[in-house]
Amino acid sequence: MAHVVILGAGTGGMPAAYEMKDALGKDHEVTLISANDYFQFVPSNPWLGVGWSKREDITFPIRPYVERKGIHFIPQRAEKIDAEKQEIQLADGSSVHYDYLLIATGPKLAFENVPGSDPHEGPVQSVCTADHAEMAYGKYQELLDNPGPIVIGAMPGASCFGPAYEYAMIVASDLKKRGMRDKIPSFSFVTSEPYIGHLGIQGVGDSRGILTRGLEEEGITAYTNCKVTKVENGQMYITQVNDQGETVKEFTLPVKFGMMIPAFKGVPAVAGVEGLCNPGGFVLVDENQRSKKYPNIYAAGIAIAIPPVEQTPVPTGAPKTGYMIESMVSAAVHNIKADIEGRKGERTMGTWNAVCFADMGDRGAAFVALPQLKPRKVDVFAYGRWVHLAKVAFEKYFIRKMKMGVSEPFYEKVLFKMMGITRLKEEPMEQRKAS
Ligand code: FAD
Ligand code: DCQ
Repeated sequence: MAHVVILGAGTGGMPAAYEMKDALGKDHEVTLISANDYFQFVPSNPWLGVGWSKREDITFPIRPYVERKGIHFIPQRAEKIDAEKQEIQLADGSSVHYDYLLIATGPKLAFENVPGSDPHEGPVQSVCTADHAEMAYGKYQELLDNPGPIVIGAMPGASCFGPAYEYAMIVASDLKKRGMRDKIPSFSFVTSEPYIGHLGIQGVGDSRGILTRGLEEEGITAYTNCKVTKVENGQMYITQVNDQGETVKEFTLPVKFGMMIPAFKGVPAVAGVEGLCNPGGFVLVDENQRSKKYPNIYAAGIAIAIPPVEQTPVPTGAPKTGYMIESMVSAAVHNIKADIEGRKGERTMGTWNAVCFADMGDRGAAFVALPQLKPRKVDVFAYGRWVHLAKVAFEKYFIRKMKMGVSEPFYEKVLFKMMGITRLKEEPMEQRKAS
Protein backbone atom coordinates (compact mmCIF):
# COMPACT_ATOMS: atom_id res chain seq x y z
CA MET A 1 0.00 0.00 0.00
CA ALA A 2 1.42 3.38 -1.02
CA HIS A 3 0.96 6.53 1.02
CA VAL A 4 0.46 9.70 -1.04
CA VAL A 5 0.62 13.01 0.81
CA ILE A 6 -0.80 16.20 -0.69
CA LEU A 7 0.72 19.26 0.97
CA GLY A 8 -1.53 22.36 0.87
CA ALA A 9 -5.34 22.35 0.58
CA GLY A 10 -5.90 25.33 -1.70
CA THR A 11 -7.08 25.71 -5.29
CA GLY A 12 -4.65 22.98 -6.37
CA GLY A 13 -4.35 20.75 -3.30
CA MET A 14 -8.00 20.22 -2.47
CA PRO A 15 -9.03 18.95 -5.93
CA ALA A 16 -5.74 17.01 -6.01
CA ALA A 17 -6.72 15.08 -2.88
CA TYR A 18 -10.10 14.12 -4.37
CA GLU A 19 -8.62 13.18 -7.73
CA MET A 20 -5.81 11.18 -6.10
CA LYS A 21 -8.23 9.24 -3.89
CA ASP A 22 -10.55 8.64 -6.80
CA ALA A 23 -7.64 7.36 -8.92
CA LEU A 24 -6.13 5.09 -6.24
CA GLY A 25 -9.25 3.81 -4.48
CA LYS A 26 -9.07 1.79 -1.28
CA ASP A 27 -5.76 0.10 -2.08
CA HIS A 28 -3.69 3.13 -1.19
CA GLU A 29 -3.75 5.91 1.38
CA VAL A 30 -4.14 9.62 0.67
CA THR A 31 -3.40 12.27 3.32
CA LEU A 32 -4.05 15.98 2.90
CA ILE A 33 -1.95 18.29 5.09
CA SER A 34 -2.64 22.01 5.24
CA ALA A 35 -1.71 24.97 7.42
CA ASN A 36 -5.38 26.03 7.72
CA ASP A 37 -8.31 23.81 8.64
CA TYR A 38 -10.55 25.66 6.15
CA PHE A 39 -10.71 25.98 2.38
CA GLN A 40 -10.92 29.45 0.88
CA PHE A 41 -11.93 30.26 -2.68
CA VAL A 42 -8.97 32.57 -3.29
CA PRO A 43 -10.37 34.33 -6.43
CA SER A 44 -13.19 35.80 -4.30
CA ASN A 45 -10.91 37.32 -1.67
CA PRO A 46 -10.98 40.76 -3.40
CA TRP A 47 -14.73 40.80 -2.73
CA LEU A 48 -14.16 40.14 0.94
CA GLY A 49 -11.89 43.20 0.85
CA VAL A 50 -14.83 45.55 0.14
CA GLY A 51 -17.41 43.66 2.15
CA TRP A 52 -19.29 42.36 -0.94
CA SER A 53 -18.74 38.79 0.28
CA LYS A 54 -18.70 37.42 3.77
CA ARG A 55 -16.06 35.03 5.01
CA GLU A 56 -18.61 32.24 5.41
CA ASP A 57 -19.63 32.59 1.72
CA ILE A 58 -16.19 31.68 0.44
CA THR A 59 -14.66 29.47 3.14
CA PHE A 60 -15.66 26.15 4.70
CA PRO A 61 -14.07 23.58 7.03
CA ILE A 62 -12.11 20.94 5.12
CA ARG A 63 -12.24 17.92 7.42
CA PRO A 64 -15.85 16.67 7.10
CA TYR A 65 -15.83 16.83 3.30
CA VAL A 66 -12.53 15.08 2.64
CA GLU A 67 -12.98 12.47 5.37
CA ARG A 68 -16.25 11.43 3.74
CA LYS A 69 -14.18 10.41 0.74
CA GLY A 70 -11.69 8.43 2.83
CA ILE A 71 -8.94 11.05 2.75
CA HIS A 72 -6.99 11.66 5.98
CA PHE A 73 -6.71 15.31 6.93
CA ILE A 74 -4.06 16.95 9.11
CA PRO A 75 -4.54 20.69 9.73
CA GLN A 76 -0.90 21.51 10.48
CA ARG A 77 1.76 23.65 8.88
CA ALA A 78 4.71 21.70 7.49
CA GLU A 79 7.91 23.09 8.98
CA LYS A 80 10.42 20.94 7.17
CA ILE A 81 10.54 18.31 4.47
CA ASP A 82 13.24 15.66 4.71
CA ALA A 83 13.30 14.47 1.11
CA GLU A 84 15.89 11.75 1.76
CA LYS A 85 13.88 10.20 4.61
CA GLN A 86 10.60 10.97 2.81
CA GLU A 87 9.27 12.64 5.91
CA ILE A 88 7.43 15.87 6.68
CA GLN A 89 7.85 17.54 10.06
CA LEU A 90 4.77 19.41 11.24
CA ALA A 91 4.34 22.47 13.48
CA ASP A 92 3.02 20.36 16.40
CA GLY A 93 6.26 18.34 16.43
CA SER A 94 4.79 15.23 14.79
CA SER A 95 5.99 13.86 11.47
CA VAL A 96 4.45 12.07 8.51
CA HIS A 97 6.16 9.60 6.19
CA TYR A 98 5.23 9.56 2.49
CA ASP A 99 5.88 7.35 -0.50
CA TYR A 100 4.81 10.10 -2.90
CA LEU A 101 4.47 13.79 -2.13
CA LEU A 102 2.46 16.31 -4.15
CA ILE A 103 3.39 19.85 -3.14
CA ALA A 104 0.61 22.44 -3.62
CA THR A 105 1.62 25.00 -1.02
CA GLY A 106 0.90 28.11 -3.12
CA PRO A 107 2.75 31.37 -2.51
CA LYS A 108 4.65 32.92 0.35
CA LEU A 109 3.78 36.61 0.10
CA ALA A 110 7.12 38.43 -0.06
CA PHE A 111 6.20 41.64 1.80
CA GLU A 112 9.79 41.74 3.07
CA ASN A 113 10.96 42.80 -0.42
CA VAL A 114 9.46 46.28 0.08
CA PRO A 115 9.94 47.83 3.55
CA GLY A 116 6.68 49.06 5.06
CA SER A 117 4.47 47.06 2.66
CA ASP A 118 3.33 44.42 5.16
CA PRO A 119 -0.42 44.90 5.77
CA HIS A 120 0.19 44.79 9.54
CA GLU A 121 2.65 47.68 9.34
CA GLY A 122 1.00 50.40 7.31
CA PRO A 123 -1.72 51.52 4.92
CA VAL A 124 -0.90 49.02 2.16
CA GLN A 125 -3.20 46.02 2.44
CA SER A 126 -3.42 42.63 0.72
CA VAL A 127 -6.35 40.60 -0.62
CA CYS A 128 -4.30 37.44 -1.20
CA THR A 129 -5.78 35.52 1.72
CA ALA A 130 -9.17 35.65 3.44
CA ASP A 131 -7.48 36.92 6.65
CA HIS A 132 -5.74 39.72 4.75
CA ALA A 133 -8.87 40.61 2.80
CA GLU A 134 -10.88 40.92 6.03
CA MET A 135 -8.22 43.19 7.44
CA ALA A 136 -8.28 45.23 4.20
CA TYR A 137 -12.05 45.62 4.60
CA GLY A 138 -11.49 47.00 8.11
CA LYS A 139 -9.02 49.57 6.75
CA TYR A 140 -11.38 50.36 3.87
CA GLN A 141 -14.13 51.16 6.35
CA GLU A 142 -11.72 53.53 8.13
CA LEU A 143 -11.12 55.20 4.76
CA LEU A 144 -14.85 55.63 4.26
CA ASP A 145 -15.03 57.43 7.64
CA ASN A 146 -12.02 59.55 6.87
CA PRO A 147 -11.33 59.63 3.09
CA GLY A 148 -7.86 60.07 1.59
CA PRO A 149 -5.70 59.02 -1.37
CA ILE A 150 -5.86 55.44 -2.67
CA VAL A 151 -3.10 53.45 -4.38
CA ILE A 152 -3.73 49.96 -5.78
CA GLY A 153 -1.45 47.85 -7.97
CA ALA A 154 1.36 45.33 -8.06
CA MET A 155 4.87 45.28 -6.63
CA PRO A 156 8.09 44.54 -8.55
CA GLY A 157 8.42 40.81 -9.10
CA ALA A 158 4.64 40.26 -8.93
CA SER A 159 3.20 37.54 -11.15
CA CYS A 160 -0.51 37.82 -10.38
CA PHE A 161 -1.96 41.06 -11.78
CA GLY A 162 -5.63 40.18 -12.30
CA PRO A 163 -6.61 40.75 -8.66
CA ALA A 164 -4.91 44.18 -8.66
CA TYR A 165 -7.15 45.34 -11.54
CA GLU A 166 -10.13 43.61 -9.99
CA TYR A 167 -9.67 45.28 -6.64
CA ALA A 168 -9.09 48.75 -8.17
CA MET A 169 -12.30 48.45 -10.21
CA ILE A 170 -14.28 46.95 -7.33
CA VAL A 171 -13.21 49.68 -4.90
CA ALA A 172 -14.05 52.38 -7.50
CA SER A 173 -17.43 50.77 -8.09
CA ASP A 174 -18.14 50.48 -4.35
CA LEU A 175 -17.20 54.13 -3.76
CA LYS A 176 -19.59 55.18 -6.54
CA LYS A 177 -22.41 53.11 -5.06
CA ARG A 178 -21.86 54.86 -1.76
CA GLY A 179 -21.76 58.26 -3.47
CA MET A 180 -18.25 58.78 -2.13
CA ARG A 181 -16.05 58.65 -5.24
CA ASP A 182 -15.62 62.46 -5.24
CA LYS A 183 -14.31 62.38 -1.64
CA ILE A 184 -11.15 60.54 -2.76
CA PRO A 185 -8.50 63.16 -3.63
CA SER A 186 -6.42 60.80 -5.78
CA PHE A 187 -6.81 57.21 -6.95
CA SER A 188 -3.70 55.67 -8.55
CA PHE A 189 -2.86 52.32 -10.10
CA VAL A 190 0.87 51.60 -9.75
CA THR A 191 2.25 48.51 -11.46
CA SER A 192 5.49 46.79 -12.36
CA GLU A 193 3.99 45.79 -15.73
CA PRO A 194 5.50 47.60 -18.77
CA TYR A 195 1.98 48.61 -19.88
CA ILE A 196 -1.54 48.35 -18.55
CA GLY A 197 -3.04 44.96 -19.35
CA HIS A 198 0.32 43.16 -19.81
CA LEU A 199 -0.71 40.80 -16.97
CA GLY A 200 2.67 39.05 -16.97
CA ILE A 201 1.84 37.41 -20.31
CA GLN A 202 2.40 40.22 -22.86
CA GLY A 203 -1.33 40.93 -22.74
CA VAL A 204 -4.10 38.76 -24.05
CA GLY A 205 -6.53 39.85 -26.79
CA ASP A 206 -7.14 43.57 -26.27
CA SER A 207 -6.44 43.48 -22.52
CA ARG A 208 -4.29 46.58 -22.94
CA GLY A 209 -7.02 48.69 -24.54
CA ILE A 210 -9.86 47.40 -22.40
CA LEU A 211 -8.09 47.78 -19.05
CA THR A 212 -6.58 51.16 -19.99
CA ARG A 213 -10.07 52.47 -20.82
CA GLY A 214 -11.51 50.77 -17.73
CA LEU A 215 -9.12 52.59 -15.38
CA GLU A 216 -9.59 55.87 -17.26
CA GLU A 217 -13.38 55.66 -16.99
CA GLU A 218 -13.06 55.28 -13.22
CA GLY A 219 -10.72 58.28 -12.97
CA ILE A 220 -7.82 56.08 -11.84
CA THR A 221 -4.37 57.38 -12.85
CA ALA A 222 -2.10 54.59 -14.11
CA TYR A 223 1.68 54.40 -13.57
CA THR A 224 3.53 51.58 -15.35
CA ASN A 225 7.14 50.29 -15.23
CA CYS A 226 7.14 51.12 -11.53
CA LYS A 227 9.31 49.73 -8.80
CA VAL A 228 7.86 50.54 -5.37
CA THR A 229 10.85 50.75 -3.02
CA LYS A 230 9.24 51.50 0.35
CA VAL A 231 6.12 52.69 2.13
CA GLU A 232 6.65 55.14 4.97
CA ASN A 233 4.62 57.80 6.80
CA GLY A 234 1.69 57.56 4.41
CA GLN A 235 3.87 57.85 1.29
CA MET A 236 4.66 55.26 -1.35
CA TYR A 237 8.18 55.64 -2.78
CA ILE A 238 8.33 54.79 -6.47
CA THR A 239 11.09 54.49 -9.07
CA GLN A 240 9.81 54.55 -12.63
CA VAL A 241 11.99 53.16 -15.43
CA ASN A 242 11.91 53.34 -19.23
CA ASP A 243 11.81 50.36 -21.59
CA GLN A 244 15.58 49.92 -21.20
CA GLY A 245 15.20 49.69 -17.45
CA GLU A 246 16.86 53.10 -16.82
CA THR A 247 15.40 55.27 -14.08
CA VAL A 248 13.37 58.10 -15.53
CA LYS A 249 11.62 59.39 -12.42
CA GLU A 250 11.65 58.98 -8.66
CA PHE A 251 8.52 60.17 -6.92
CA THR A 252 6.17 59.53 -4.02
CA LEU A 253 2.41 59.13 -3.91
CA PRO A 254 0.39 59.78 -0.77
CA VAL A 255 -1.51 56.70 0.39
CA LYS A 256 -4.23 56.53 3.01
CA PHE A 257 -5.53 53.18 1.78
CA GLY A 258 -3.63 50.86 -0.51
CA MET A 259 -3.58 47.30 -1.83
CA MET A 260 -0.55 46.02 -3.68
CA ILE A 261 -0.12 42.43 -4.88
CA PRO A 262 3.30 41.40 -3.54
CA ALA A 263 5.91 39.30 -5.30
CA PHE A 264 5.44 35.59 -4.57
CA LYS A 265 8.07 33.18 -3.31
CA GLY A 266 7.92 29.52 -2.38
CA VAL A 267 6.95 28.70 1.23
CA PRO A 268 9.92 28.11 3.61
CA ALA A 269 9.37 24.38 4.22
CA VAL A 270 9.54 23.73 0.48
CA ALA A 271 12.20 26.33 -0.35
CA GLY A 272 14.47 24.77 2.29
CA VAL A 273 14.76 21.35 0.63
CA GLU A 274 18.22 20.87 -0.85
CA GLY A 275 18.14 20.95 -4.67
CA LEU A 276 14.33 20.98 -4.93
CA CYS A 277 13.73 24.62 -5.85
CA ASN A 278 14.95 27.61 -7.83
CA PRO A 279 16.26 30.65 -5.88
CA GLY A 280 12.69 31.95 -5.48
CA GLY A 281 11.75 28.77 -3.61
CA PHE A 282 9.60 27.39 -6.46
CA VAL A 283 9.82 23.66 -7.17
CA LEU A 284 11.75 22.78 -10.32
CA VAL A 285 9.56 20.25 -12.13
CA ASP A 286 9.72 18.52 -15.48
CA GLU A 287 6.80 18.63 -17.94
CA ASN A 288 5.13 15.84 -15.97
CA GLN A 289 5.04 17.87 -12.72
CA ARG A 290 7.77 15.69 -11.22
CA SER A 291 10.69 17.18 -9.28
CA LYS A 292 13.87 17.17 -11.32
CA LYS A 293 15.80 15.97 -8.27
CA TYR A 294 13.43 13.73 -6.28
CA PRO A 295 11.46 11.27 -8.42
CA ASN A 296 8.75 10.73 -5.78
CA ILE A 297 8.03 14.44 -5.31
CA TYR A 298 5.57 16.21 -7.60
CA ALA A 299 4.34 19.80 -7.46
CA ALA A 300 1.46 21.83 -8.88
CA GLY A 301 0.07 25.36 -8.70
CA ILE A 302 1.86 28.49 -7.63
CA ALA A 303 4.46 26.31 -5.86
CA ILE A 304 6.17 25.38 -9.16
CA ALA A 305 8.81 27.30 -11.10
CA ILE A 306 7.75 28.51 -14.54
CA PRO A 307 9.93 30.82 -16.62
CA PRO A 308 8.70 34.38 -17.24
CA VAL A 309 7.11 34.87 -20.65
CA GLU A 310 9.52 37.76 -21.31
CA GLN A 311 12.02 39.93 -19.45
CA THR A 312 10.28 43.16 -18.48
CA PRO A 313 12.10 46.40 -17.46
CA VAL A 314 10.83 45.95 -13.89
CA PRO A 315 10.77 42.21 -13.15
CA THR A 316 7.38 40.52 -13.48
CA GLY A 317 6.39 36.86 -13.63
CA ALA A 318 3.86 34.78 -15.53
CA PRO A 319 0.67 34.05 -13.59
CA LYS A 320 -0.50 30.59 -12.66
CA THR A 321 -4.26 30.66 -13.00
CA GLY A 322 -6.98 28.28 -11.86
CA TYR A 323 -7.45 26.17 -14.97
CA MET A 324 -3.72 25.84 -15.49
CA ILE A 325 -3.39 24.69 -11.88
CA GLU A 326 -6.15 22.09 -12.28
CA SER A 327 -4.38 20.81 -15.42
CA MET A 328 -1.12 20.45 -13.47
CA VAL A 329 -3.02 18.58 -10.75
CA SER A 330 -4.65 16.17 -13.19
CA ALA A 331 -1.28 15.43 -14.81
CA ALA A 332 0.45 14.90 -11.44
CA VAL A 333 -2.30 12.52 -10.29
CA HIS A 334 -2.08 10.49 -13.53
CA ASN A 335 1.69 10.23 -13.22
CA ILE A 336 1.75 9.32 -9.51
CA LYS A 337 -0.82 6.60 -10.20
CA ALA A 338 1.28 5.31 -13.10
CA ASP A 339 4.38 5.27 -10.85
CA ILE A 340 2.56 3.37 -8.10
CA GLU A 341 1.17 0.86 -10.56
CA GLY A 342 4.59 0.39 -12.13
CA ARG A 343 3.69 1.80 -15.55
CA LYS A 344 6.96 3.66 -15.88
CA GLY A 345 6.65 4.69 -19.52
CA GLU A 346 3.30 6.37 -19.07
CA ARG A 347 3.63 10.09 -18.52
CA THR A 348 0.99 12.76 -18.85
CA MET A 349 1.43 16.48 -19.33
CA GLY A 350 -0.87 19.28 -18.26
CA THR A 351 -1.93 21.74 -20.92
CA TRP A 352 -1.22 24.81 -18.77
CA ASN A 353 -3.85 26.81 -20.61
CA ALA A 354 -4.47 30.24 -19.11
CA VAL A 355 -8.21 30.67 -18.72
CA CYS A 356 -9.52 33.14 -16.22
CA PHE A 357 -12.45 35.21 -15.04
CA ALA A 358 -11.73 38.54 -13.39
CA ASP A 359 -14.40 40.67 -11.79
CA MET A 360 -14.44 44.42 -12.34
CA GLY A 361 -17.39 45.59 -10.24
CA ASP A 362 -20.65 45.19 -12.15
CA ARG A 363 -18.76 43.92 -15.18
CA GLY A 364 -15.91 41.47 -15.62
CA ALA A 365 -13.18 40.32 -17.96
CA ALA A 366 -12.55 36.77 -19.15
CA PHE A 367 -9.49 35.66 -20.97
CA VAL A 368 -8.27 32.57 -22.72
CA ALA A 369 -4.59 32.35 -23.71
CA LEU A 370 -3.78 29.02 -25.34
CA PRO A 371 -0.94 28.43 -24.91
CA GLN A 372 0.42 30.97 -22.44
CA LEU A 373 3.37 31.77 -24.72
CA LYS A 374 2.85 33.74 -27.95
CA PRO A 375 2.11 33.02 -30.78
CA ARG A 376 -1.18 31.64 -29.49
CA LYS A 377 -3.88 29.49 -30.98
CA VAL A 378 -6.51 31.30 -28.92
CA ASP A 379 -6.00 34.82 -27.61
CA VAL A 380 -9.25 36.33 -26.34
CA PHE A 381 -10.03 38.95 -23.73
CA ALA A 382 -13.76 39.56 -23.35
CA TYR A 383 -15.42 42.21 -21.20
CA GLY A 384 -18.98 42.64 -20.06
CA ARG A 385 -21.70 42.14 -17.52
CA TRP A 386 -21.98 38.43 -18.37
CA VAL A 387 -18.46 37.84 -17.03
CA HIS A 388 -19.35 39.37 -13.69
CA LEU A 389 -22.35 37.04 -13.48
CA ALA A 390 -20.26 34.09 -14.70
CA LYS A 391 -17.63 34.66 -12.02
CA VAL A 392 -20.27 34.79 -9.29
CA ALA A 393 -21.69 31.53 -10.65
CA PHE A 394 -18.22 29.99 -10.91
CA GLU A 395 -17.49 30.69 -7.24
CA LYS A 396 -20.67 28.84 -6.21
CA TYR A 397 -19.90 26.01 -8.64
CA PHE A 398 -16.29 25.55 -7.49
CA ILE A 399 -17.19 25.58 -3.79
CA ARG A 400 -20.00 23.09 -4.41
CA LYS A 401 -17.58 20.87 -6.31
CA MET A 402 -15.08 21.01 -3.43
CA LYS A 403 -17.81 20.05 -0.96
CA MET A 404 -19.11 17.21 -3.16
CA GLY A 405 -15.62 15.85 -3.62
CA VAL A 406 -15.27 15.87 -7.39
CA SER A 407 -12.54 17.62 -9.28
CA GLU A 408 -13.64 17.66 -12.92
CA PRO A 409 -17.21 16.50 -13.49
CA PHE A 410 -18.06 15.05 -16.88
CA TYR A 411 -20.14 18.04 -18.05
CA GLU A 412 -17.31 20.44 -17.18
CA LYS A 413 -14.94 18.44 -19.33
CA VAL A 414 -17.39 18.51 -22.23
CA LEU A 415 -18.05 22.24 -21.88
CA PHE A 416 -14.37 23.14 -21.84
CA LYS A 417 -13.64 20.75 -24.69
CA MET A 418 -16.24 22.59 -26.77
CA MET A 419 -14.19 25.75 -26.22
CA GLY A 420 -11.03 23.85 -27.21
CA ILE A 421 -9.71 23.83 -23.62
CA THR A 422 -8.46 20.56 -22.13
CA ARG A 423 -6.54 19.74 -18.97
CA LEU A 424 -4.29 17.04 -20.33
CA LYS A 425 -2.37 16.77 -23.55
CA GLU A 426 -4.06 14.02 -25.43
CA GLU A 427 -1.24 11.63 -26.19
CA PRO A 428 0.97 10.19 -23.52
CA MET A 429 4.56 11.49 -23.56
CA GLU A 430 6.10 8.46 -25.22
CA GLN A 431 3.88 8.86 -28.27
CA ARG A 432 4.47 12.61 -28.28
CA LYS A 433 8.22 12.15 -28.45
CA ALA A 434 7.90 9.56 -31.18
CA SER A 435 5.60 11.68 -33.33
P1 FAD B 1 -3.28 28.20 -2.72
O1 FAD B 1 -4.68 28.16 -3.20
O2 FAD B 1 -2.78 29.46 -2.13
O3 FAD B 1 -3.13 27.02 -1.67
C1 FAD B 1 -1.97 26.80 -0.94
C2 FAD B 1 -2.32 26.03 0.32
O4 FAD B 1 -1.14 25.56 0.93
C3 FAD B 1 -3.03 26.88 1.36
O5 FAD B 1 -4.13 26.15 1.83
C4 FAD B 1 -1.97 27.09 2.43
O6 FAD B 1 -2.51 27.23 3.72
C5 FAD B 1 -1.18 25.80 2.31
N1 FAD B 1 0.18 25.88 2.83
C6 FAD B 1 1.12 26.80 2.56
N2 FAD B 1 2.27 26.53 3.20
C7 FAD B 1 2.05 25.39 3.90
C8 FAD B 1 2.85 24.60 4.77
N3 FAD B 1 4.11 24.91 5.06
N4 FAD B 1 2.30 23.50 5.31
C9 FAD B 1 1.02 23.16 5.04
N5 FAD B 1 0.22 23.87 4.22
C10 FAD B 1 0.73 24.97 3.66
N6 FAD B 1 -6.71 32.52 -10.73
C11 FAD B 1 -7.73 32.39 -11.59
O7 FAD B 1 -7.69 31.51 -12.43
N7 FAD B 1 -8.83 33.20 -11.54
C12 FAD B 1 -8.93 34.15 -10.62
O8 FAD B 1 -9.93 34.88 -10.59
C13 FAD B 1 -7.88 34.31 -9.67
N8 FAD B 1 -7.97 35.24 -8.70
C14 FAD B 1 -6.98 35.34 -7.77
C15 FAD B 1 -7.13 36.27 -6.75
C16 FAD B 1 -6.14 36.40 -5.77
C17 FAD B 1 -6.32 37.40 -4.67
C18 FAD B 1 -4.97 35.62 -5.85
C19 FAD B 1 -3.88 35.76 -4.82
C20 FAD B 1 -4.84 34.69 -6.87
C21 FAD B 1 -5.83 34.52 -7.84
N9 FAD B 1 -5.73 33.58 -8.87
C22 FAD B 1 -6.76 33.45 -9.76
C23 FAD B 1 -4.51 32.78 -9.06
C24 FAD B 1 -4.58 31.35 -8.49
O9 FAD B 1 -5.66 30.67 -9.09
C25 FAD B 1 -4.71 31.31 -6.98
O10 FAD B 1 -3.66 31.99 -6.36
C26 FAD B 1 -4.76 29.88 -6.45
O11 FAD B 1 -5.32 29.90 -5.16
C27 FAD B 1 -3.39 29.20 -6.37
O12 FAD B 1 -3.58 27.88 -6.01
P2 FAD B 1 -2.48 27.01 -5.22
O13 FAD B 1 -3.12 25.71 -4.92
O14 FAD B 1 -1.21 27.04 -5.94
O15 FAD B 1 -2.25 27.82 -3.86
O1 DCQ C 1 -10.36 27.15 -11.22
C1 DCQ C 1 -10.66 28.22 -11.76
C2 DCQ C 1 -10.72 29.41 -10.99
O2 DCQ C 1 -10.48 29.37 -9.65
C3 DCQ C 1 -9.21 29.32 -9.20
C4 DCQ C 1 -11.04 30.61 -11.59
O3 DCQ C 1 -11.15 31.71 -10.84
C5 DCQ C 1 -12.35 32.38 -10.79
C6 DCQ C 1 -11.30 30.68 -13.00
O4 DCQ C 1 -11.56 31.76 -13.53
C7 DCQ C 1 -10.95 28.28 -13.17
C8 DCQ C 1 -10.97 27.00 -13.93
C9 DCQ C 1 -11.27 29.49 -13.78
C10 DCQ C 1 -11.61 29.57 -15.22
C11 DCQ C 1 -13.11 29.58 -15.45
C12 DCQ C 1 -13.57 29.38 -16.85
C13 DCQ C 1 -13.46 30.58 -17.69
C14 DCQ C 1 -14.01 30.36 -19.08
C15 DCQ C 1 -13.83 31.62 -19.83
C16 DCQ C 1 -14.37 31.57 -21.25
C17 DCQ C 1 -14.15 32.95 -21.84
C18 DCQ C 1 -14.40 33.08 -23.30
C19 DCQ C 1 -13.96 34.45 -23.76
